[in-house]
Amino acid sequence: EITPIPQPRTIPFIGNLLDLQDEVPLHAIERLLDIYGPIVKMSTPAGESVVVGGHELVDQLCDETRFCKVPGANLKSLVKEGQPRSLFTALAEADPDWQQAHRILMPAFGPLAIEEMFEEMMDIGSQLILKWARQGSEAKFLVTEDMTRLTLDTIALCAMDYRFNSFYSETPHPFISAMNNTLLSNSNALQLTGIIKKLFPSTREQLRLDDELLHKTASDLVQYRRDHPTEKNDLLNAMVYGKDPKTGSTMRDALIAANMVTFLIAGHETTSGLLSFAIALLLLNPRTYFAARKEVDTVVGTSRLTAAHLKDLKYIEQVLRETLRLHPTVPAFARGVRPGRSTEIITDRQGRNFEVPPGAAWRCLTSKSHRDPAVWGSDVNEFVPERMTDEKFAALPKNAWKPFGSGMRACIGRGFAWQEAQIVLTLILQSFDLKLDDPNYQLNVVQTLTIKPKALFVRAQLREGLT
Ligand code: MNH
Repeated sequence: EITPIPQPRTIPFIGNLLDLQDEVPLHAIERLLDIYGPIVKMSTPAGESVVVGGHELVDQLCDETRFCKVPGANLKSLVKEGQPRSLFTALAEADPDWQQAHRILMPAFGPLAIEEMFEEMMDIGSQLILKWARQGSEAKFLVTEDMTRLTLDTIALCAMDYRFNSFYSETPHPFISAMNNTLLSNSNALQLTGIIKKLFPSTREQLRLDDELLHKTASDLVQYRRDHPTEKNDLLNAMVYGKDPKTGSTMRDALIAANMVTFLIAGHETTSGLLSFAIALLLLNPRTYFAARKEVDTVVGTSRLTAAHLKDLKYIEQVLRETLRLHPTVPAFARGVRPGRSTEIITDRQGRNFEVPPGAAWRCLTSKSHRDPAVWGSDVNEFVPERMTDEKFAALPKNAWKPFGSGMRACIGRGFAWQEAQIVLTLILQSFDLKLDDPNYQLNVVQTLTIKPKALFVRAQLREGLT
């Protein structure tokens, strides 16, 4: 027996559009899941969509034999007309461009290659530490802004030996403004304010220009590398010279450029959010802050952080895992029936069966499934890094922790982001006594393509013995 998917009452022409209005669009969807259960259907002028928030349903949709990633409409603004699709925006695993890029880039994102990026990550990390140290303990820093400087500069340096030098500029690099505009317009696609704004030709023209700038910057960088070869083992060299182990072919320039844009976007917003949330959660939970700092003092002390330290920084790792549980910075991923298969059925805890028709793209909302009390217990909303020891982490139910997506199309940059976050969090704890600027700070989020903490200001006092 099949149960129809619960749906709030619709209004002619606009469907459930009013149910989806919120300064944080994600919150509107979470609210619907609170009311309607582990699955809810919505219709808007853009079409119907289904969102899943219960772990048991997410778990079934992660079954790679029956389902796969189906890029949702939200990826559309990242695709440029007439340009190849990147790893992230590729429609299917069967796409030869995806396969070629995947096979060439997997080793370039592998553990050995990432460890080789350690010094460059330290280079940019030290720029953040220097900035905070030099401005003194009276200065207050908007954490998300400095973390975005950091992650953007890191991915650009590690991926293509390019220095944005964001710490030496008050205003964002034009590339970053263009990127933010593109991302914002896309996340507002179902918000009335966003829809109305998009009706203005000036908005559309600006978006076109931004898009041009993103792709021109990327293709210029590819051309520059062709004209100025280096020995450096970065992602750009991997793409320019790497041969697909299966076919022996190399990537064409347009595909390299498309992937470069993707790395710059996917590679920085997400990690910036992770670091910002980690800092917010540590400061809001002083017990965890002191536990993390104590570990850093024990493992690293006042010596220079090395790659070898990272594996001993267990609590730091737990902090990062727990941060992405509570605030997965990419709060959803879309799944659908694998090509060639017919309608699939998934079943919720109450035994209700739901039909997944071929062609559907159902969104798994990790911001909800990561807080499923059936998996995490009654303290789901608390920040408890202790629940993320290696042992407990390995014993979690399958697909309970999914901040990096699922299956073949899961995040290729996970190891990159992880090492970067470990380094930066450790450097900060090692160097500063950190304080919230507002002792009564409440954690709220802002949403673009990803989520970040809102108005998180801190002050940083150099720790005694450090100058
Ligand atoms: Mn990343 C895919 C989250 C860091 C590059 N990433 C994904 C997906 C999630 C995700 C979720 C799956 C999306 C989907 O199913 O539609 N990524 C993250 C998070 C962080 C992150 C939470 C940091 C924290 N990602 C990075 C970094 C890079 C990167 C860093 C690059 C340097 N991510 C990608 C690429 C894909 C991806 C490329 C697409 C992989 C594929 O489909 O083959």
